[in-house]
Amino acid sequence: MAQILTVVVGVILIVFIGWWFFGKHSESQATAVTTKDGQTAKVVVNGGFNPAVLKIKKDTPVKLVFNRKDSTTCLEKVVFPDFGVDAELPMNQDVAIPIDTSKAGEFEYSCGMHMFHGKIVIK
Ligand SMILES: [Cu+2]
Repeated sequence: MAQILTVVVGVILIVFIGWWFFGKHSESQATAVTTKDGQTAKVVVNGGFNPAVLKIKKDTPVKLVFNRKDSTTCLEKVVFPDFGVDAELPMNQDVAIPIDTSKAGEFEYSCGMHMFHGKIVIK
């Protein structure tokens, strides 16, 4: 009886781990809002970047507005290696970061230690 139980628990664990690693997890996505002088998008920094994926129109100036709600020092910076951006994020303050939209592509960004990641998709 105990053996059967062990096998059942083992199978459940394996299925769960498989789902965890290979299942399709939905990522929060958003599209930048068009304004009269370009585009803008808000990113809330709280246990990571939200939305994690931002869609941006190519060749239209964009400002990404980060607001940090998380007091962990890990998230006090945001780094866009492809754009040479390394910005401090003070608590509860909007920090506008202009991003060059002349090149299409997918660009990753992260916190200062590469622990939390986000992505912008320009097209
Ligand atoms: Cu970090």
